Amino acid sequence: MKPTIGITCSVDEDSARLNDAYYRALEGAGAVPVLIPAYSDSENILELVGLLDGVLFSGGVDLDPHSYGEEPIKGLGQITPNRDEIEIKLCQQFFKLKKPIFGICRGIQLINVALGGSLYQDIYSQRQNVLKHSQDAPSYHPTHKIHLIENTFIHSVFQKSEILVNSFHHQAIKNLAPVLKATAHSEDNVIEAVENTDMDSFVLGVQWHPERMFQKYREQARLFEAFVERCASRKRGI
Ligand SMILES: [Mn+2]
Repeated sequence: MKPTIGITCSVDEDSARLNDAYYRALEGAGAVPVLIPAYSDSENILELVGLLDGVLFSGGVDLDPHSYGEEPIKGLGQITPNRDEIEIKLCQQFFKLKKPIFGICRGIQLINVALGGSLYQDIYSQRQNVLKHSQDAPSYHPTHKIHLIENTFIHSVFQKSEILVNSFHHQAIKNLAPVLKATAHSEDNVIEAVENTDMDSFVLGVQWHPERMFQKYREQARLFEAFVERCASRKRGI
């Protein structure tokens, strides 16, 4: 039995959207992906959680800074409060039940906020000497280095201390949620990966887009494989 993994979607005025690279990556890693829209009634999340073996929070626009107790600054981009509400609830429920959680780009930020952390609304106006994190290069192309901390999950996946990643973000983690630790940083010390500090749950967030890279750079597929394996184990009750 393959694990069933929900993937959250981007929303606009009249549609829900997901780049197909997300579900292709999970399918390729042995899961059955299903898409999760921004329901009108956030209570529907409680019904959904029991049906899923894992959740992937996809990329997208900025989070409403009110979700971490801040007023909007000028550098804040587009926000989708309905999506935020659904995803925060979903993340908190998954964490409570110790079901596997994976976040990509906006997803790492969402996880951090849902579990009690905060964000830089705009790294270019709130931090000094930042590298270019909004690349003008093909989406699969890695443009900046990150350093992976030893004895972490992400290090065990890549088996090295430095990799190159793509980058499509102007926000980043500011204060870490108490249950998370940073496990990778870029040269300008932006947090590029997080995982949980306790041993009995699985939370992984990456600030880059492995779903855009895995077909050309096979090592990136290992992130999806490792996540799907954890979801499969959870499903089997291990
Ligand atoms: Mn980056």
